Formats: sequence, structure tokens, C-alpha cells
Amino acid sequence: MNRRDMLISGLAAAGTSLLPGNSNATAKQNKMTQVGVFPPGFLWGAATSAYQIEGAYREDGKGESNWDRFVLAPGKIKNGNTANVACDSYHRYREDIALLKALNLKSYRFSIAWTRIQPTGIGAVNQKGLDYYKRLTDAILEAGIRPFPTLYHWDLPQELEDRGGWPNRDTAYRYAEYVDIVLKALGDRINNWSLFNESKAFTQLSYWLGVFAPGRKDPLAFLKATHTVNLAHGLGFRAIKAVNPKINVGSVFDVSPHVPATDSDADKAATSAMEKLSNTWFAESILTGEYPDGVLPPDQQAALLGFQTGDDKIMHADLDFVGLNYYSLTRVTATKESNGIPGMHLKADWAVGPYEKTDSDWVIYPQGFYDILKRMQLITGHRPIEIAENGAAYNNQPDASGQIHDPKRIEYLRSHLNALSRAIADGVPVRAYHCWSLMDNFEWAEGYSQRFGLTYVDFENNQKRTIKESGYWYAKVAKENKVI
Ligand code: GCO
Repeated sequence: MNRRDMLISGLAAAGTSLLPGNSNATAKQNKMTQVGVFPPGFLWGAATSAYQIEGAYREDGKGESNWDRFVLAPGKIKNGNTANVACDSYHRYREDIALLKALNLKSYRFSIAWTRIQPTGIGAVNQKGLDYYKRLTDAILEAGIRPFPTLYHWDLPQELEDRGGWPNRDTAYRYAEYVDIVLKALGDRINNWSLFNESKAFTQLSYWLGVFAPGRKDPLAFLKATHTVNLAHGLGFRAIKAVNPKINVGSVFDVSPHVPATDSDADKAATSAMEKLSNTWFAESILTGEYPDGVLPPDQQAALLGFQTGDDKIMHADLDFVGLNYYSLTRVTATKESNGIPGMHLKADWAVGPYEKTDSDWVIYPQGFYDILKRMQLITGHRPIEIAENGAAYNNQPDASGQIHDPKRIEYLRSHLNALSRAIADGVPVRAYHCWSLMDNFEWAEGYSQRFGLTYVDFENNQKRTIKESGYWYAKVAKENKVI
């Protein structure tokens, strides 16, 4: 199952009249600003994550993660792939930093594997793991690039998964301890940290839909997981500030404009609820200490989440910046049957509509990038925004001369960067853009079947990296600070 086929897929193609379009206001603004031109000092980067690129899954004292375990279960990952080796970036990180340099990038978003730092997620620190991230960070800094780590990009120590994973409230406290260890070791050389990657995606896909590790299909466990993750945000935020209050702390949220499948009242109401559960359930709750109304039945909410007195204070974190990931659009339909969340009768899907799609079957909708930035600004306010991910899967292979022509990725990036520049011109304070991804890598349940990289990785032939045509194009954009 494509991991983005949220809830039940297979929505009948519906009319498009309700899709957010190019408003007149936007058209007017376009005339006044130069589309595709970015403010001076705008930061260009690329993103990866530990489990997707590092490999070395048992090296230097690393413990087992939930993904190390999950990939072994038959039928969970396309072609039975694992990330035991992945891009072998654990050993080739210098090569990968050289790629960033060749692409003229000034920010590298990577993630830290908890299991390298605390093999079981509890107690004992593995010094070799900390040393690895020190070496990596120092090499990034030497290259004149900003290190921009994410503390949690989905690879939970298996021991903690065995103890209940994110639905278990205690995991939030384990997470804060891990954050404290990492910051004490690396806080002297890294100034910007993200607490989590895509809280919505991993809680839904791991505990509700069962397509990510550990593969549970339990909507009520999912709700509990969302609350634990929100608590972990507040605890992690304060753990970092206790090490050094000057360090900037943010978190990365995956966001998508939600549109009703038809203009019926039922579809509109369903869209409003699902939109909040997806876009604001984490960001707004963390920033305000309160969950948005209109998602769960008020009289059941505390019990469903395991919300205890004082949790509003624990989960509250006045983040210094917000990371946003944008890929596609979500369409929502009201249904008769429940989707397992009390009070919710709907299904949502983002792979429908009369649009062109990427190779992973995701609808291409650049206007959605503009729309969601304007929407999220209502929640994030004055805080600087960093685009932590945006990109597309196109599976072009090397031609006879070994070059990779991927014109559709260039087109995808061009249209999305143009939309981003319009949002900035219209007042959304975005200061950085990271393309997903620096290189082809392990795409979770899709294994190696989907290539998101600016760089081609030959997984069969010694991991050879080759910059794609889109990589050269993006390098020029980064250098000139404008879309070409
Ligand atoms: C995500 C993750 C990445 C993915 C990328 C493409 O957004 O799901 O942060 O790990 O690989 O988004 O699916």
C-alpha cells in the first residue's frame, strides 16, 4: 500500500470545482513581485534521514530499532528490501557532504538515530554513536554548511516499541532523556534542532494504518501516540533549553491542504475535522497547549488521549522556528462507516483528481504549497518557517552515457519553488528550503522502488553516486538564489 493512501483509498474521482485555485489577490501580487526570486540570505539545502541512508545497522554498538525489526516481517516492504546497508552513508558521509558542496547547498538536514546513542532507548549511552555524529557535524561545518539535525525521524529503539511504543506515555520521558544526552554532546556545535519529523505521518502510519513500523492497526493507540508525541515535544524543548537557552528549537510538521470531495455539508464538515487532525493537531497543540476543537467528541477527548491534569503545560513549547514538509493535496469524503476514530465518519486520500502524478502516484499541486503556507501561518504566527522537505519521486535510470535525465523533477521543483516565492512575497516568513532528498534512499514501505534523490545512487554497484540533471539545475538555483 502506498503510504500516502491515508485511511481508505479508492475515492471515486470527484469534481474539481472545490479545489483552491489561484485567487485574484495572488494574481495581482504576482504582477508586483518577481516570481521565483528569493530574498537575500535565503538558505538552500537538502534533506535525508538516518534510517533511510546510513546503513551500518549493527555497527559500533548501535541497538535494534523498530524499523530494523519491521523490515524483516514478510510482505511489509516492497521487494523485501531492508535498510541494513541503504546508501551506506555511515561510512560515506564525507562523499555525501562533498555532494552538498557540489550542489552549492548551505544547509544539510539529517537525522540522528536514537539507537546509536542509547541502544535500547533506556539508560546506557553508546559513546561511539555520539562520536559518529560529532565527526559528521564537524565535517559538515568544515564544508561551510549548516548542520540541521532532526532528533527523531521514526526509528524508535525496539525495546521501547516492545514496551508499548508511542502510545505508551513513558516514551515521552525516555525521549527527553535521549535529547538531553545528544544536546550535551553536540549542543556546542549545532544551533538549530528539530524535535520530530512529521508527527502526523508516523503516528498514523505506524499505529492506525499499520504500514510503518511496528505495523499496528489500532486507531485508539494512534490517538494515545499523538498525545505522547505532543508531551515529548514540550519535554524535549525544555531539555534543550536547559542545556543552552540560546539554542533554537523547532519541529517539522507534514502539512497538506484538505478539500472536500463535493460541496455537500457532510463532506465539508468531514474535511474540517480531518484537516485539523492532520495539519494542526500537533503544531497548534504544542504552540498553545490546547488541542483544536472539532476533532474529537469533547466529553471523550481526555480519556481517548490519556490526557492528565497539567498536560497542557507539559506539551506547551514556544518553538523558535517551525519546519514544514509539503508534497501533495488531500481530499476528504464523509462516509457512513466510522474510520475508527470516535466521532469521525470519513475517508481521506491524496492520490486522486485529474492531475498529473509523480512516479509514486502523488498528485502534483504546486498551488497547494502556497495555500498551506498561508494556512499554517495563522497557527505559527511570527515564527520563521523552514521548508524541511519538498520533492518528488521519479525513477529515471542512467542513459547509455551514465547520465540521469529527470526533467519532470526539474519541472516539479520549478513549479513548487515559484509557489514558495509567491508565499514569501505575500508575507510568509520562510527562511530556508530543503529538497527531499540529497540522494535516492530507502523509501520506507516502498523500499528502493521510489527515487526522490537529486543524486542517483547505484545500490547494486558499490553505491556509486551520480548527480542527476535536476541536481545540476538545483545547484544553479541555489547559487543564483532564483528559479531558472
Ligand atoms: C516523509 C519523510 C521522508 C520521506 C519523504 C518521501 O515525509 O515521509 O520525512 O522520510 O522519505 O517524505 O516520502
